[in-house]
Amino acid sequence: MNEHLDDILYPPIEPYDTGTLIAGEGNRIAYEQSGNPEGKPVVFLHGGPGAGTSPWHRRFFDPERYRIILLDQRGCGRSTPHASEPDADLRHNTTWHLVADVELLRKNLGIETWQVFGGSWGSALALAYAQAHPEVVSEIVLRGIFTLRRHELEWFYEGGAASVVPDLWEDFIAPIPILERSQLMQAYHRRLADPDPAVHEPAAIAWSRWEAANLTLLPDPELIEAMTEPRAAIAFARIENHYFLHGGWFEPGQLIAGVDRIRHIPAVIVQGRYDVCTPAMTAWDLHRAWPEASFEMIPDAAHAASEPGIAAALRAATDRFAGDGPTDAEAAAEEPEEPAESAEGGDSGLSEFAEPEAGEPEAGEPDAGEPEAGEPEEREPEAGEPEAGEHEAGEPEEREPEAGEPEERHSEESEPAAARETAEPEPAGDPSPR
Ligand code: STX
Repeated sequence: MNEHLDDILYPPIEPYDTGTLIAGEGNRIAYEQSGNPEGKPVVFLHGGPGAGTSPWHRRFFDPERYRIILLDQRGCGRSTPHASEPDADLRHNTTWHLVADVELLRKNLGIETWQVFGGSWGSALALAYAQAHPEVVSEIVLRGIFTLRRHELEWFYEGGAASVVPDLWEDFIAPIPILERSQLMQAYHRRLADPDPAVHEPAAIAWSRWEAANLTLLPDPELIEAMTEPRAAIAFARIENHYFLHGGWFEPGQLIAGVDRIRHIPAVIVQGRYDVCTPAMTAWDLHRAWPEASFEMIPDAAHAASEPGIAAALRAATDRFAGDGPTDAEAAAEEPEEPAESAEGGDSGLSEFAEPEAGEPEAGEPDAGEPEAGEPEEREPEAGEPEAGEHEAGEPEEREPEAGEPEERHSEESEPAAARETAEPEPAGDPSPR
């Protein structure tokens, strides 16, 4: 797959360590380390949410200079319980649980500071994590910027993108009866949550195909095939749909408003101009709010990290942060234009759905007493629930995050350095159905 990447990225490598992080609520988070154990640590945050990591994700980093850490976020990849299981329970799978998991992994690996690298959903998680824990983030590399604002979600899941790709859109809405099409995320939710594979599987495949078909400027049949494999597609669609119905448990505009917490951290933003999945508007809003970060608009790319222009820009960014090329100050001096004044707080004003900017984010408030073991204590997911009406797509009633919130606190001592496969399985979290 992706032979063209051989000329752009580092050669394939194997991990020198794989492990399982025992996170809260029965979640076992698969992770791996590759590259140089003495190198500069970097954590790769994958997309979706729910897409999991792949071996080629290691190849964005010089294996001689980086200690490369990949993890599969809750419910996907090799992490368990897997969201494709018929009775999957996603209540303990929220942004703030993932932020806590990432932080727990850092501590268990004995890493003081690390680079955070994330594309698409991974860019949202990277921003959320860095804003919650700015002191442990050395650099940030972001691609295909996605912040889960309502207009971003409505663009891709409620009809905006149909103007650009009407043929693909027809396939996306085909499984949903006409009367339910005014709220597609909700309509999909009902099907994806159904324990009957005859109901959830075709919905998951249609959902995942829609996304896969929109990731690249030119069609990538292998990518579509991989993303519509049933087990992967079910986890991906369920997890994405769950996160999007909840607006990622962010206050409106939270991730862009929160840039002040991280603007001192060296960062690179890479965006494909023809990204239909996460249109360039969001990357531009982030760039306006964070002019200190390098910004690169790739003229001949859409969304995927595997696209040549995007892959090359990402590799250049990690090389630079590993010591190649100009320092940040030099690079900044080279950059000719400051973004024009406007759109304060990061809204391009391009969208009729433009939301009011959030004030100080409450959910995910980084200073709010960091839960030691990385548990989302001060970050009860429900605290970040959009106010009624903010998220018109509404919430799946039967999946209240507060029912069964991280009670089974897991403290660090019960997670010895990356409790490996040998550790006793955790008791399952709240077993009640979704
Ligand atoms: N989802 C955007 C996202 O994070 C709305 C994403 N989409 N596809 C991907 O990620 C992969 C390329 C990682 C599958």
